[in-house]
Amino acid sequence: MSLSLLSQLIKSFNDGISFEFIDANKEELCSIIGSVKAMYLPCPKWIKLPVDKDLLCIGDLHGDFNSLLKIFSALFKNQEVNKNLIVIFLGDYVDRGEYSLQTFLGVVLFKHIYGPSVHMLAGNHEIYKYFQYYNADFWEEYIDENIRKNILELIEYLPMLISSANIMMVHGGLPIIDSMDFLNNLLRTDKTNNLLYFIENYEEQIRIFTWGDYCENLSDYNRSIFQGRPAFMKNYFVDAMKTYDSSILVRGHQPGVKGALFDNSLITLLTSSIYSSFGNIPGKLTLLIKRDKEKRYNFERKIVYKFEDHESQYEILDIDYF
Ligand SMILES: [Mn+2]
Repeated sequence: MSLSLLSQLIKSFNDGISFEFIDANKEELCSIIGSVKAMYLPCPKWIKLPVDKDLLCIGDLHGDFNSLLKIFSALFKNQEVNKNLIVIFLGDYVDRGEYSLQTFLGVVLFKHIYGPSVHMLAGNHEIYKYFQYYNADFWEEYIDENIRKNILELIEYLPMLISSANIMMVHGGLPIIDSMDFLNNLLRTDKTNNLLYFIENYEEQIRIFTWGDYCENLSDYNRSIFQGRPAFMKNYFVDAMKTYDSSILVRGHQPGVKGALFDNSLITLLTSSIYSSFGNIPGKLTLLIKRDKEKRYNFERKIVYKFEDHESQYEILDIDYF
C-alpha cells in the first residue's frame, strides 16, 4: 500500500501535479507520518546500527525532490536496501528548494517501506520550532494544518545521532560528552525521550548537533561565530570524537567545507543541487561506506573521492552519475 503511495507521489511529481496529489491524499499521508513516528518512538536519540552493514549517507536535500528521485531510482535498481545497505539521511529536507513537502514526504514514505534499513536524522531546518532562522520558507508558508502537526510530532522523535562501529553520523556537529547523565539520556529508549525533553535539558548540545560548524582556520571560525553558529576547530573535533569512541564523522549542513577535512576524519555531504558548486569537492555528494571492500553496487559509476581504513572503504559519489 505504502509502496504504491510513494510511486504515486513520484508519478504525480513527474506529471506536475504533486501538490494536488498531496492535498487529495492528506489523510493517508498523515497516517503514514504517524506510523513512522511510531517506529521511532521506542528508539533512542543515538541509534547504534549493526557494524557489518554497508551505509549510504545522503546529505542535505533542501527541497530538491529531483535529487531524491535519482537516489530512489538507483536504490530500486540495486535492490540492496533491506539486505546489505542501510540508507541514512543526514537531515535538512526542507526550505530553499521548490519541493520541501514532497522531499520530506518522500523520505518518510521510503522509511515507512524499508523500516530499520532507512534512517532520517533531524537537521536544523527540521527544528525551526526551537531555533528560528531567516528564510524558513517551508515553515512560514501555508501547509495543511494536519500534515504540519503530524510532521512536527514525528520530528520530536527523530534521532539526533546514528553510529556504526567507528563511524558517527549527525547533521551538524558533535558536542563533547561530558557527563554520564547526557550519555544515558542519548541512549534512553522510553517514550519521554522526545526533542522537547532534550531542548529543556540539553539545549546547547542540541544546538551543536543541528547547527555545529567545523573550521580549518581562525577566520572561518570567527565568521561562523559571528553568524551565531556554534563553531569548532580540529582540536575540539578530535576531543569530542574520543568521547563517542569514534574516528570518522559524516555530516551535512556546511556547504563551505563540502568534501573531506581533518585528514579524512570529517566528511561533509550536501546532496541538493543548490550547493553543487560549493566546498572542497564539487557535486551533489553522497557517501557509500562498504564493509566488504570488494562489493559492487550499480550506482558507483563515478567516485569523486575515495579512501579506506582497516574496517571500511569510503566512496564519495556524485548522484548526477548514478
Ligand atoms: Mn543544516
